[in-house]
Amino acid sequence: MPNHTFAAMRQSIIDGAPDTASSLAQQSLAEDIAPIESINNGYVLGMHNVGEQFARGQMFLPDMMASAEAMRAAMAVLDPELRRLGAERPMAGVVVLGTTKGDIHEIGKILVGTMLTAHRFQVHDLGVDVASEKFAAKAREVKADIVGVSALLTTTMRNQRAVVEALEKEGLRARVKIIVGGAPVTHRWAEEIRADGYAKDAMNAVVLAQELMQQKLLSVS
Ligand code: B1M
Repeated sequence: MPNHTFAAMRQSIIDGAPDTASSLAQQSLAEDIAPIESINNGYVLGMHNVGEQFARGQMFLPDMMASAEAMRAAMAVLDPELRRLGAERPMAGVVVLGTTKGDIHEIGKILVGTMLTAHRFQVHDLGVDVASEKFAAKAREVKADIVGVSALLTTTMRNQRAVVEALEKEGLRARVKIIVGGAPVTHRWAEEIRADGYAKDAMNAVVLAQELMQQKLLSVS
């Protein structure tokens, strides 16, 4: 796809223009462009720009919400195609996913879920503002291999620790791996809270989940 189309995708997010974001996504599918290319080279770059402008005080909350709406419009078009690519093959593992309590950022988490699904994981997405006990209860219910916890705020990162503790308390920690991510999260933080790994973006979350599944299989064989 020509670079100017990726640039238009990026701009549609900055402008908070859902219709443009959606029609560019449809156009990209018609042209056989891999959805992940459009996400990484177009839309996500727009979101980064929005975040930078917000941090500099050049954009305000309503603008950021409009950008999030545009991102959702693009994802609504691309997500089914990503899922279709994943659904055609056998399952790689069961993942429970959510954004921590107190945090309503969902776009990165949705992207992680979509990419995991596209790579044959069965994903149970609990949504946003999820209490730690709910992660643990769902992990037990669906016999999860992995619990993935997203946090976008420095104030809600600490709730990732609460999820680790909830799984420990429920006696699930030995058989459930925990991965954490989100803009303020680091490897060091993951180690500090005794998670099994940190991924900086959706593709790395897939690689990490695949590695952890290998470890799980080796530990039972
Ligand atoms: Co908010 N917000 N926001 N926001 N927002 C940030 C996070 C912020 C960095 C903006 C800024 O100041 N530059 C800042 C946080 C500062 C901090 O804590 N250090 C911030 C703030 C302050 C706030 C409010 C407090 C604003 C206010 O009310 N005054 C408020 C908090 C609300 C709450 O949660 N309680 C708020 C609200 C919102 C909106 C509702 C308007 C909207 C979210 C809408 C929605 O999700 N439906 C929003 C948005 C859009 C953003 C920014 C601009 C973009 C986030 C995003 O979607 N990025 C963001 C700035 C930024 O991050 N640059 C910002 C695109 C997405 C693809 O990336 O989410 O990072 P990201 O996900 C990546 C990776 O992080 C990783 O993979 C993803 C894909 O590659 N990843 C994982 C994420 N989860 C993972 C899990 C994994 C592995 C990897 O494993 C489980």
